[in-house]
Amino acid sequence: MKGRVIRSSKREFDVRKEDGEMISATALGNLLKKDRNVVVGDYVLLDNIPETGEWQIKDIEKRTSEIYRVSIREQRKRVTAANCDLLVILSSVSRPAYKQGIVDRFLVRACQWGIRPIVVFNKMDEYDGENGPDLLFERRRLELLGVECFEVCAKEGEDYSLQFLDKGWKDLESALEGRTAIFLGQSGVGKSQTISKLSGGEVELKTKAVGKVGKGSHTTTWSELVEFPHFYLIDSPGIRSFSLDDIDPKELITYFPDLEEVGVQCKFTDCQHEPNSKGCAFHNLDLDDQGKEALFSRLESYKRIYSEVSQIPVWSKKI
Ligand SMILES: Nc1nc2c(ncn2[C@@H]2O[C@H](COP(=O)(O)OP(=O)(O)OP(=O)(O)O)[C@@H](O)[C@H]2O)c(=O)[nH]1
Ligand SMILES: [Mg+2]
Ligand SMILES: [Zn+2]
Repeated sequence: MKGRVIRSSKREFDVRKEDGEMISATALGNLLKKDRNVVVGDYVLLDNIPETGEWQIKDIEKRTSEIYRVSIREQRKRVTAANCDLLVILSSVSRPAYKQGIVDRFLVRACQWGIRPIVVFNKMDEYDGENGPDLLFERRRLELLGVECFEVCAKEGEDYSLQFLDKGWKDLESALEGRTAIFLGQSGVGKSQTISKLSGGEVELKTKAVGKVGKGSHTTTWSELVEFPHFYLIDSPGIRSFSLDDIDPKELITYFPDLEEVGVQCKFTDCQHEPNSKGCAFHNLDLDDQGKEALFSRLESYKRIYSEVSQIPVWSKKI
């Protein structure tokens, strides 16, 4: 009998069996090891123990993707979810403030994990055209990377119409159709609220109290797979996930394929891509002002992350 892991704790797992029944199961000892453990989203093989009637997970099916970080201290991959095929980067256009840099960090993860990303601008009901982010520019910047953007308001009862983009709530619902999507984003951007609204209020996730947004503590503390009739969603705790300090600086550029493509055309392999760098391809591209601004914002994100990840000795990052 097969099933999918919906919730996990150290030794106990809630599993939805193929026949629709939800059961509680334990796992064989060799599936609880540090380097191979059962996580939410896993498809598993189950055994029913005749004497006790208990269910046991006896094997994990090959995963199509993994959400992981590398634990440098323990020299291993720490997987927290499996088999996701969409990464929803949720951001707020009011409080907490929208940050390009954070979106770029999640795009690095999407590339590393091999999962298609989309970006959702939430809290559009509080959008302030003068002080808020330039959404048209941001959409162009992201679409140049092949990333679709959506504009929504997850606040309950709010019937919100599109202001800037041509994709809203209904389009987001269609994008989720048939997928297992993981929601990532800063604490307080509305991940739990969005999932709850998508369920028409049926799924109640703990959301942050109004007024405490952007304080850095997080409300959602553990990942679980939320089942919908046509898709699965994983809520995740915010904040903890942005640090990229487990990434090898030498590999970082491969997670910026847009920059890598241009960088190979620079005259010198150690080009710093500064305005005065000789033969730099970035400064000789034929782009309009917005296109240039978009590309250089990516370069800025890359440089910032590079200087962060290169503080940690490379040798300690290999697993
Ligand atoms: N005005 C407005 N408020 C929203 C919207 N979406 C969410 N909120 C509020 O923003 C706060 C944070 O929402 P949460 O869903 O808890 O945020 P989260 O991303 O799950 O946060 P963590 O679990 O800490 O990572 C709550 O008070 C929500 O009611 C929105 O579209 N508009
Ligand atoms: Mg939450
Ligand atoms: Zn260059």
